[in-house]
Amino acid sequence: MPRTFDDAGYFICRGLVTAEQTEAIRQGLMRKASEVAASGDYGRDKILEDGAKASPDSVPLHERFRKLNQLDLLPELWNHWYAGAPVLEVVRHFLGDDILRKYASAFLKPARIGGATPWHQDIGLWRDRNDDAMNGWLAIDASTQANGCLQVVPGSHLGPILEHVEYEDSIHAELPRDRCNDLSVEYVELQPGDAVFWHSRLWHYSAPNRSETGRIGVGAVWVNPAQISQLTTAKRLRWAMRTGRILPHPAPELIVTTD
Ligand SMILES: O=C(O)CCC(=O)C(=O)O
Repeated sequence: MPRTFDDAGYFICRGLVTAEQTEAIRQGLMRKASEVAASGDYGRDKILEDGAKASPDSVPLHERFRKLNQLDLLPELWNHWYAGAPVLEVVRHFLGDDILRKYASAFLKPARIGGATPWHQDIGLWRDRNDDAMNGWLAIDASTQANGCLQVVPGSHLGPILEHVEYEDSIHAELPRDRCNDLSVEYVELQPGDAVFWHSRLWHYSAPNRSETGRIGVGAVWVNPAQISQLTTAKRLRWAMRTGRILPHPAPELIVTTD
């Protein structure tokens, strides 16, 4: 019997973004990486920061970061992913004809040194209770078991939101480690341009990259106007679609303030 999003809590769309568009996004991310490298701000990624500072020339630019944020203003990323026509056709099915892009990050897992993302439910990390937000991840590189593709526990979105824990060596809060042994996982292996979408409660993880090939993916969270009242912190959202019309880069912002 075919499995639905309701059953599994995730689904994959193959070839959602074309090879040319995927490559354009990669170039945009490399541009952004040069800007961040020039600013010397490596965020919380101490391993890469130490590596980059110790021998800047020997660490290629795209290997210096675990995560790139504030990607709103990359036109390629906006037009092909956050507000790409085939992408919004998928998101619209769940959120309707008015769609706001809430979150934008690229996840980089450099060859040999890329670290794990711990088991978590996205909603367990958010202060907002956007249970029905749509979460997506676009593969820029092939993402395989060898280079640390996403792993998910199908059906885990049907359970509760668990209290996430910040351990001494956590990169961010995570599901209690004693609950994460012997999980029945599925590996989300993707080719460039494939995307995976999941429910905010779905348990997911990615392993360290011990392989010789890097792995870049771009995450996104979309909400609809009905979900704005669930925001508990001030946010800058951007309109991706209004009444069924796609808003290309530079899309208007919606600034949400909370009292
Ligand atoms: O790219 C990864 O390895 C992790 C991505 C992730 O956990 C997320 O987008 O919530």
